[in-house]
Amino acid sequence: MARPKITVVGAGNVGATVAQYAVERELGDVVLVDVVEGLPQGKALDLLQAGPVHRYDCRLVGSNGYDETAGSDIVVITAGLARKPGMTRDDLLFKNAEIVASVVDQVAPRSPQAILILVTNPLDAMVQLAWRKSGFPPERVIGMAGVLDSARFRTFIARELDVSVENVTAFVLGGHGDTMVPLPRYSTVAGIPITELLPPDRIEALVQRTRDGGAEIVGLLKTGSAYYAPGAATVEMVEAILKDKKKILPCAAYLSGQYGVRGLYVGVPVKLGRRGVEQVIEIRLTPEEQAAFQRSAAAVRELVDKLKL
Ligand code: TXD
Repeated sequence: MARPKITVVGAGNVGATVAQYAVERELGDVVLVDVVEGLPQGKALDLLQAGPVHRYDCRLVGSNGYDETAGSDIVVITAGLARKPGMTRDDLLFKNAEIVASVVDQVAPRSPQAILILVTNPLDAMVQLAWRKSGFPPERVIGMAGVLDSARFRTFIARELDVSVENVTAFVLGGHGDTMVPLPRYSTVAGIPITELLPPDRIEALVQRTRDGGAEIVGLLKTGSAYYAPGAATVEMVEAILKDKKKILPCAAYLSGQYGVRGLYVGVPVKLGRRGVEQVIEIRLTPEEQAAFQRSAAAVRELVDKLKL
């Protein structure tokens, strides 16, 4: 059996980190693509040369074109502009829509069986666009945001309670952005809901920090946005798919009536396996949570409407 082939479009901070974590876990061979001449080639060669030391045996190539991507199992799309301080995710909408559309036009015909994982912001709208442009079935076009948002929430919960991050699980629903909906009731420490462990005001503070998690890092870095945790979150999805793990992860997935939403990509728990999104998991929400989810979906719908999708 041939090794899995993973294409990563956009060899910037997130793309290069995805490539690095993917080969370090020996998930497959990697093709890095970028418009900047020499950048994907240079990073691919550099990562290839780390192989003997880190003991991974993967092929990596970089390219400014798409022929090398043919027959990919997974295509991760990170191409686009990153947020600058003070810039909202939505400011990026039109520029990144143009970039993502051109990328999908190139990759979809060359890898007609691939699963697309979108990373470019504004995430939920970019997934919807990629789904439309590719003509792929919705279960093979997925967005990465919830895994990152929940990793941030887990980090803050673990620090607050001074426990191992390994004991903490957390769920975040909704769009990636200011309207995301962290669910404390379903966030646990060794199985105990955090609502049993922390007073409401502390939970609210952690929720708010999670919601602002991306902006906090943009504010510190000044010249770019987060990439280690986004890279790790993306690779968790790649691994769940390639190893057919049937892992439940929060992802931007196409809803066809679940949670009362139809025809829209929004962040929900899904089962990820070799066929992509194998199931959308519906969990019971309180009326307040359902209302927050609806607000989040409405914010995504607004962007999608702006793009006339
Ligand atoms: O949770 C999430 N989904 C996110 C999203 C978490 C972190 C970052 N998020 C978004 O991913 C971010 O707002 C951006 O829209 C993307 C990529 O972020 P990154 O930090 O990697 O940005 P870089 O370092 O600027 O890299 C982008 C690369 C850069 O090398 C460009 O030359 C390239 O994209 N680029 C292209 N490559 C191929 N084809 C085209 N057309 C193209 N245009 C730009």
